[in-house]
Amino acid sequence: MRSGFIAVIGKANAGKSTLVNVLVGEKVSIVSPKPQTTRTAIMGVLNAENYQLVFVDTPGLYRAYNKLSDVMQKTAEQSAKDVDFLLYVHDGHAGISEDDIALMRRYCCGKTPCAVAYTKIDIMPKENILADVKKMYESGITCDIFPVSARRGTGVKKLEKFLSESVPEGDRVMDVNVLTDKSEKFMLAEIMREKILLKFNEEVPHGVAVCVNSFSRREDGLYEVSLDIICEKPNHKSILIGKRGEAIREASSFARADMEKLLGAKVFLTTCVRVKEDWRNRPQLIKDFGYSE
Ligand SMILES: Nc1nc2c(ncn2[C@@H]2O[C@H](COP(=O)(O)OP(=O)(O)O)[C@@H](O)[C@H]2O)c(=O)[nH]1
Ligand SMILES: [Mg+2]
Repeated sequence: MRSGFIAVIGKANAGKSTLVNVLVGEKVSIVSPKPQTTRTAIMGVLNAENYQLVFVDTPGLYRAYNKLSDVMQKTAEQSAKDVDFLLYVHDGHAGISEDDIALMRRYCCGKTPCAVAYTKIDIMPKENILADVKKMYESGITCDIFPVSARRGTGVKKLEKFLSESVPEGDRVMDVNVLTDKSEKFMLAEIMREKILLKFNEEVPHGVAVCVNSFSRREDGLYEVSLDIICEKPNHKSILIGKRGEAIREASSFARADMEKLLGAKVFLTTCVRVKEDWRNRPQLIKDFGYSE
């Protein structure tokens, strides 16, 4: 039996959460085309007969520009410590810059063993993969590099096998029934935030936090979920609500469908949009919304 913690790190939008979800086989982490979708470390557990891989999905590595992104940055850095293995995710489709090489060197040439998942190969020419891998090796990246497509599942089994052989020998570190360290409440809030990230543009979704006010199951089996959608500015509130409430209604209806999948029962969802000016720079609110380190 082998078992261990694997931190999944890399730049914002590289495809870390998508890869964790496909490895774990369940959606533990929300995904969107926008950077900074993942705000905190999220655990996802893969249980097999002879091994257990505990992935820690993290916020992307980038420069902080407010207190929330500062906390996110520290969370990512902290998660990369005290793990058995580092999986550095690189978006192959975005090319490889000097900056990417420098980041990979920093994480892949340290004490913790590491591999690179070179992802999104489904949307790029094959010849670029070989050229990039060569470039990485020539730049001193000595760890194994796995070209994968998390979207199509290509190369993922091979990566999983390698990881299962790379974690230490020993019993499972997590109970076999545990899928994630996050509560259902957290997942419900994240589902709503994902739909907002998918529907709204520019600063609006980045300034949104979601809080679950109440979450209970009625006798007839239906779940009642009540959420607060917190935004930073009064004009963001108008955008989120939209004409006659159409915008928020649409996002909520997509969220409700996913919540029903998660809970396996009908959901009655109510949402309320509120403004908390500049909350991303207010440490107490950042903590209240569950994003502290
Ligand atoms: N074509 C393609 N897109 C991907 C793949 N993996 C992730 N994406 C997309 O890349 C974007 C960012 O993904 P996400 O997992 O949220 O990245 P993260 O910020 O690193 O966690 C989303 O739009 C994903 O659908 C992949 O293997 N192929
Ligand atoms: Mg993510």
